[in-house]
Amino acid sequence: MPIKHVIERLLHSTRQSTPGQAEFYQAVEEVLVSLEPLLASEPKYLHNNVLERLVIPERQIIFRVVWMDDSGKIQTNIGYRVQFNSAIGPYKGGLRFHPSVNLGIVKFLGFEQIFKNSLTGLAIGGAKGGSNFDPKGKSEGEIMRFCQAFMSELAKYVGETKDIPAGDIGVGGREIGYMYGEYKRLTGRFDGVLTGKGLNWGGSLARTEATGYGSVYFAENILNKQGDSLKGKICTVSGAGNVALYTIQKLYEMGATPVTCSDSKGMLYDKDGIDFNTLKTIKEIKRQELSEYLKHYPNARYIPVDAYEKGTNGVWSIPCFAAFPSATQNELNLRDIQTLHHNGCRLVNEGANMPSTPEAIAYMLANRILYGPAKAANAGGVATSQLEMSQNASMQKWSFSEVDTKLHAIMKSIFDLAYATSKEFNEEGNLMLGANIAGFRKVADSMIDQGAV
Ligand code: NDP
Ligand code: 2IT
Repeated sequence: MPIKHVIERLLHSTRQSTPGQAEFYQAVEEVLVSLEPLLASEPKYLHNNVLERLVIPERQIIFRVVWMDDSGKIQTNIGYRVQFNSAIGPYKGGLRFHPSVNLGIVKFLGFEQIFKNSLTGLAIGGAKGGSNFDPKGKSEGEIMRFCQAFMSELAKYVGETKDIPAGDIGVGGREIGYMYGEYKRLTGRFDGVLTGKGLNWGGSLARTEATGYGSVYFAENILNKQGDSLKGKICTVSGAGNVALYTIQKLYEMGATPVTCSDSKGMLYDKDGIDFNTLKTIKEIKRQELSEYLKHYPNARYIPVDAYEKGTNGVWSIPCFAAFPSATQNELNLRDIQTLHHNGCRLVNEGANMPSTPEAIAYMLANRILYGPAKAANAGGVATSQLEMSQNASMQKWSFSEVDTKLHAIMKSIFDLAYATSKEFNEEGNLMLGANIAGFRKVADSMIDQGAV
């Protein structure tokens, strides 16, 4: 049967057997289509039914989370952990707390994580989890009780050599702390079961910064290959959370000027550059509204979401040389990329997971816009999580610059691998194809080595 038909049949059966998971199908389709040239040259993957096995998680855990709010009312949420693939190492991937979380979203994130983790060159399998819990507007006590209730069930399924969760949207150092405390209370173990821990109790220096820093290192690798760099360039960034913040900081260090950031309510545009320390204080420390920034920089503009042109993301209407989507999935669509292109944008580098729609990606590839795909570009976070695991396992503590130097080298090796693989399959520079094939190959070969499991 022609390979195209094999892929179509698998996509069809995936839709039939797991209905209502649009984001998951989107992630699967992108990977499977990218694999066509590899599958054509290496029949072993089809002979061993690797694709059919790969799209089914090894295990999906769905559980009830019950907690009490400040008024004494009992609240319920749904908790998830999808342990997708352990061919190359223990399950590893973040936890997302956001009202939009459902099984399809956790599965898309877990599926992407398999290939991302493989690309890092480290021994970590793919997983993701989270809850439809909305941290916004909750008190400190409510956040703590929710995290404890969530961990009281999750603790049964995780372990330092089995499954090691970390943060994602809505889960940062505070939430990891509350979950770690509960894990310790339940198990009596002080071990490396979570990453993104506090620096006093097993965390790694530079983990907080790693995803944003790694994303900028990746972008610089792409540009260097073209004989260019970020120095002196105007950049746009979406999001105002962990990834966006440290992307902004590192862009300044590379000599670029990041002029935007955003959250779910609106965006900031400061043509002189977003001030990192002010933004950090507003979002990371005080957890305030973005518009608060105007009190410090009255010349900046705040644009609320309902003032964006319909069907577009306001951030991408600002002219830039490079765009760093760093908020959430499908936040950059065909119209956005057309606007960016029209305004002279040369590079889109994905800090978030799957931020560009398939139509936007197709447009970038067709119009030779440089494209750093999420699996590769944002892998610095999970890679540094693995460095945290290494330090925990060997009872060491590395300096900031030791960790940052390793992160820098890992991002370069991911770029080199994705680039070399794109060249091998006659699509030089198509890093989506290169990252998907290179990430897949290591996992698939390991699955074959390990037999029918
Ligand atoms: P945070 O929770 O720290 O920040 C998320 C930011 O994105 C916030 O500004 C939030 O705004 C905004 N946002 C979230 N959802 C939406 C939405 N539906 N519409 C508009 N804005 C939204 O998360 P992170 O920075 O950690 O994560 C950002 C992205 O990066 C995600 O795609 C995540 O999967 C990915 N990622 C994260 C890694 C990490 O180490 N943390 C590693 C690799 C990838 P608001 O506060 O108003 O909701
Ligand atoms: O999407 C991701 O790579 C993360 N949220 C980080 C995962 C991790 O285990 O550090």
